[in-house]
Parts: sequence; structure tokens; C-alpha cells
Amino acid sequence: MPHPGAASEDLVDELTRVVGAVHVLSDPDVRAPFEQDWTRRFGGPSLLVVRPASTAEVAGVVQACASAHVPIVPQGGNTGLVGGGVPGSVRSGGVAPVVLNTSRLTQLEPVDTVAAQVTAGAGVTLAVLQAAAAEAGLNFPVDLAARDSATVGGMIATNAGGLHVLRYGSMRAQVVGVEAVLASGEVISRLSGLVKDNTGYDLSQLLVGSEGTLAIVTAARLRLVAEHDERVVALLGLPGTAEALAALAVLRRGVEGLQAAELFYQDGLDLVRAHGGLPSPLAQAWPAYLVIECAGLVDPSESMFEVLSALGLPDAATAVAADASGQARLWAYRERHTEAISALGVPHKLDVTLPQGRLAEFEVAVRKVVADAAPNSRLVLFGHVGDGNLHVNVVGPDPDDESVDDAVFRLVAEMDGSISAEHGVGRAKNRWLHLSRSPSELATMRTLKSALDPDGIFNPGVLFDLP
Ligand code: FAD
Ligand code: 2HG
Ligand code: ZN
Repeated sequence: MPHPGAASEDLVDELTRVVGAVHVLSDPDVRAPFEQDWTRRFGGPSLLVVRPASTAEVAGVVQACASAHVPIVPQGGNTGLVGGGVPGSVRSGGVAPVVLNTSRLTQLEPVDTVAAQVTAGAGVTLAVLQAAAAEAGLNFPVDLAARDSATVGGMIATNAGGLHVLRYGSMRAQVVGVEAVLASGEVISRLSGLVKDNTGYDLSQLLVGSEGTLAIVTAARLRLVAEHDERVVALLGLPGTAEALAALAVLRRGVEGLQAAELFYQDGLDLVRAHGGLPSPLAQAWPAYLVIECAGLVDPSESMFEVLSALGLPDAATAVAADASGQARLWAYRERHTEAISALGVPHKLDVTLPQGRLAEFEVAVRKVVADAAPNSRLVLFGHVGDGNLHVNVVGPDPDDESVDDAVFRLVAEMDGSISAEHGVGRAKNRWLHLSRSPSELATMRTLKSALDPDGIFNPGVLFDLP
């Protein structure tokens, strides 16, 4: 086995032959940004960073690494929040992985307007995909604040959620088929765009949410939806989580084209305002805030106003924006939570879902659990209330101190929730996977992993703990 820090000459030669010398990065300073995750909590050394530009090159890289018994960490935009797209620490006697970065897999076919689909390379960013869809009069319905860097491959591998799950579902619902390289170097390709295709196991969907542990996605056929240019956004101030849930129930029933319902609290708003130098959005402060967005082919404002007036909120509790710049201003109070929290320090990001009816109870309980487990920490809660998904961010505890993670995940499990709503398990949560999955499910998942990747070359230590 080579030393964790040194690739064998044979491997370097073979990778150079496959992708060209300029795309085999060995200089430690050049590799460094690929070796640490967005949160700065996770990372480790790589042997090399390799950047293939086609499916055939990905297959060549996989074959070269497999022959050399070197593991591979697939990496897209490196915006993941659970450490799945970067190496972990290397155990004594272990070998550092090659990071296979997909940023050159940027092929994007013309939009198929008849089928409302598009085929995109794994390295295409969400923003580029959204722009291509918009140019064709369509919309790619998954949206998230990391849109300028997050890639199609990374979003498939994590089954990304984001701001519009309430209306369109998560990444899984948009994937018609994928092309991927298996651990053997073989390629499977399901890009013909068949909406109906009941010919056995759906291998494309198996890869959605597999976090780079089963295969490397190189391209995908994706569903597009109608572009809804008529849009209205409102920010509501409310007494608390229970009232936000009650408002959401009324909005779901009564408003046309509801596509986002996002929750945050006064402390998060104060943090975002201080970080971004933003004015107060409402005439008075409220304990909780709900951002709602409706969109359609016909202006949804009237329907939204009717429901808002039925809610009987005081004027000081409502801000509405019908134009794009006003909407962006309102969205900033929600979207900028992640960067504002990161500016405080390295966060413990605990993205969880609860049965929606128990969210208010969870909010109270998690504040107490965090205060007990990490008394001097700062807790910021926010999230996709329409999906029962709260982002529990804790800043203060050492990045390696897992006591607050443990306490929150145990609370979530006791309340019938899931320890990962949309970010995945990665390296951050693999020790707690048993809280959300039964022994039989875990055994079945391990069977699938051994069948597709018998030598364990894809992302060891991600999803499953190292043996
Ligand atoms: P990476 O971070 O590079 O990788 C993520 C995982 O996918 C890793 O396990 C990696 O090994 C695997 N992977 C990457 N590419 C491939 C491939 N081609 N084949 C196989 N495996 C692969 N997430 C949400 O769900 N909802 C949000 O609202 C949201 N908002 C965010 C906001 C901010 C500001 C940030 C920084 C992140 C946010 N995220 C959100 C998390 C992140 O953007 C998503 O997880 C995204 O899907 C990751 O894409 P990526 O290309 O950056 O993947
Ligand atoms: C969001 O919803 C992202 O903004 C990031 O999923 C969540 O920062 C987080 O914890
Ligand atoms: Zn989120």
C-alpha cells in the first residue's frame, strides 16, 4: 500500500493518460480547497484530485483507482453540509483517496420542450440548469441557496430538497434517468427520457440519495415544469411555531400555487440583519417568521391576499412583494441564515424532519436539549416548515465534540423523526444511522453496497461508518 500522502507512479501515469496532466492535481496547495468541506468541520488529505471531462474518462479513472486499490471520493460543487464530498481522516496503515471532481462534466443538451426534459452533465451547476430551462420557457423546480455551485450530480447523490419541495418534491422527483459509472468501470445509461419504463429495478432512483457510495453519476435526464412568471412573496410575523403551522394549514387549503413555506425566528433574523446590514422587514419584531411564495401562470396575489386577510394578521405582521427585487429582499432574510451562521464559527449542522404536527413541541424540546448538552453554545433554528424540516445549527462546541449532535438526534428519534431530512448522512451522521433505520434496513443497504461496490472503493466512511 502506498503512503497516505503519496500516489504510486503507476497510478499517476495512468490517471495522466486518462485525463491529461493538467487535470491531475498533486500540489498540496492546489488540492487544499477540495479537501475541506463548506462548513470547515470535515476534511482530510487526498492522494490526488482528478478532473475527468467525460463519462469515458470517469470510467478510466475508476478503473485506474480500483486496480491500485485506492478509494475515490466523488465531488461536485463541494457545497454538501455533511462531509460526504471530501476525504475523511486517514487511519494508520490506510490510504488517502483520490478526489474525483466533476466540475468538467458540463455537457448540457438543448432543452426538449416537447417532453419538458433536459439532459445535463453531472458537473452542471443548478444556476446554469435553471437558466437553460428558463430560456426555453420552462423551470427546473429544485431551488436552493447554493445554486451557483451545487451540481446536478451532487444534488442527485444527496437527493437535495430546498425551497420548493412543498410543491414539486425533492431531487428524486425530477430524475427521469441517470448515466453512471459503476465500481467495475462499466457504464449504465438511462438517458432516453422514458417517463414510463417498468422493466425491473429502477437503477437510476437507487442512485438518488446514495451519496457517492454506489456509483459515480456522470449525467442525468431531468424533468422540467412550466415557468410561472406570476409570483408573489409574503413575510409574516407570528407569535410562534404553532401559529406558523396553523397559518400553513390555511394557506395549503386556500392559496393557488403555494410553493414555499419557510420558517425562522427572531434570533436568526437579528443575526442575518447584523451580518448583511439589512433593515428590519416589519414594523415590529415577532418571535417567528414565515416566508411564503406562490406562483402561477395567472397572478396569485388576489388569492393570497384573501387568505392573508382571513388569517386576521395585524398590518405590522405582513410584508408582501410582487416585484422581483422586493421578493429577493424578503427571501434574503431566510436564505442568508447559512452564511450568517458560518460567520459565527464552525457550525454543527443537524438537519432533521419531524412529523409536522410535532414541530412546535420539538422546537421547545430541542432548545432545552441543546442548552443542557452545550450550555454556552448559540442555537439557530430555521427551515422548510412546509416539509416538517428544521435546520438545527449549533455554534460553540468544538467541531469534534459530538455530544450536542448525539443529544439532538436522540430527541429526534424519540419523536419519530429522521436524523437527515435533505442534506444526507455523509461522515457527519453515520454513527447515528441506526436511529432512523431498522437493523433489517441497514443490513439490506449493506447488501446493496457490497453487490455494487464489493471492494468498497466509493466513499468509504460515508453513510456507513468504517468497519
Ligand atoms: P458535493 O458537496 O460535492 O457532494 C455531496 C455528496 O454527493 C457527496 O457525498 C459526494 O460524494 C456526492 N457526489 C457529488 N457528485 C457526485 C456524482 N457525480 N456522483 C456520485 N456522487 C456524487 N441542500 C438541500 O438539500 N437543500 C437546501 O436548501 C440547501 N441549501 C444550501 C445552502 C447553502 C448556502 C449551502 C452551502 C448548501 C446547501 N445545501 C442544501 C447543501 C448542498 O448544496 C446540497 O447537498 C447539494 O446537493 C450538494 O451538491 P454539490 O454538487 O455541492 O455536492
Ligand atoms: C437551507 O435550507 C439549507 O438553507 C442550509 O438546507 C441549512 O445551513 C443550514 O443548516
Ligand atoms: Zn434546507
